[in-house]
Amino acid sequence: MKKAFITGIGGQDGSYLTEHLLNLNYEVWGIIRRNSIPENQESRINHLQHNKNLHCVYGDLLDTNSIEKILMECQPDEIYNLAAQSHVRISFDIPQLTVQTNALAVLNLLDSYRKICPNAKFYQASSSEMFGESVDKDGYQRETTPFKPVSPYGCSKVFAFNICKNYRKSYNLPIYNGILFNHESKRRGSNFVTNKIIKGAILIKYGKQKQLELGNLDSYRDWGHSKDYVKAMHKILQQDKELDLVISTGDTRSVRDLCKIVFNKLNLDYTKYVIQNEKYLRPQELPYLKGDSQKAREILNWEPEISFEDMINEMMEHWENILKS
Ligand code: NAP
Ligand code: F7E
Repeated sequence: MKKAFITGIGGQDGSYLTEHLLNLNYEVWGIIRRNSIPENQESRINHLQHNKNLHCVYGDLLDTNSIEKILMECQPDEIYNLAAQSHVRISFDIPQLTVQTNALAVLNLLDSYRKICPNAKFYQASSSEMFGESVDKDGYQRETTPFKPVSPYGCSKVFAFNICKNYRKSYNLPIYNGILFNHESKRRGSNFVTNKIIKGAILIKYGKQKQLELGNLDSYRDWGHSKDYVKAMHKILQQDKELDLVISTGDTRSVRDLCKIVFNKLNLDYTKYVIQNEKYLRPQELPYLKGDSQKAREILNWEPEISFEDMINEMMEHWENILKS
């Protein structure tokens, strides 16, 4: 039985990855941060707690002792570093914590891993936000596109990406980067734009909210489904040779398109309800993302299975059910 250690196990991706690995008969270990409301701390994986192959312990990426203790106890075959301060706009409000968590803590984790279980394969959750304002001439971002990050979050992820490559080469460690474009689901935090628009539109439809306040409607994103993307993470770690791969759908839509699609499904005209609030604008915006995942599709034999349409329907159904119950 293979053992996996996941940081960020209680997040959107951590929860789907845990389900996927348990289904593949892995023993899964993860760290959970203490929350003053205990129900909140494991809410996305509560339904898995009965599984005898799941072990959640208190820990924090910023607390090296807790990390080393669990690595020694678990002795994993695979490490997935998914923990992060993952909200880009909020990274402008708390840049220091963002860098400590997403960059420095990754360096510390790599050092602990190198000391304790260097034979384990290590996956780093890298991000399309690293590309920033960089786009190839054909309108795509790919593995060779230079990084020009435009947020503290993007900068922190570039450091983590580079230090992973540095440790891979310097110490001959099996370290892999997945450069994932935006991916969503009903488990996505409701302050990310997809879930915010869907939740807001449904509250408006049912008369519980009058308007929806958003920031920039004219940025473009390549949105896939988290369930598909965690499968890619696992496939990446099954490769013999360490590598860094872009995972994306190759389709891009604007935030405005998304508003139109969601409100139309509810027979509403988004222009009557969506207003701009400066509070949701970013000091610097990443205007356009469209990923070329050709390399991953060839090497991993991976491709997204859940369509954009099905993903939006699933998320809408989720909020409708919450509202009805
Ligand atoms: P998420 O839902 O925000 O989950 C992040 C997880 O990290 C949460 O469980 C959080 O714990 C945990 N965490 C934060 N700080 C921590 C710390 N100091 N110690 C331990 N755990 C900590 O993010 P996600 O969407 O699942 O994304 C997973 C990873 O992929 C992140 O690294 C993100 O930056 C990266 N990524 C995401 C996307 C995307 O579109 N989703 C795209 C590219 C890359 P709490 O629940 O206690 O806050
Ligand atoms: O914003 C615009 C906003 O916060 C998408 C993270 O998972 O993907 C995610 O980062 C777009 C941006 O995601 C609002 O300005 C407009 O252009 O949903 P988001 P993100 O910033 O792309 C990358 C790949 C990651 O790695 C990150 O971890 O939507 N937008 N109005 C808004 N965004 C938010 N959140 N809220 C608004 O009101």
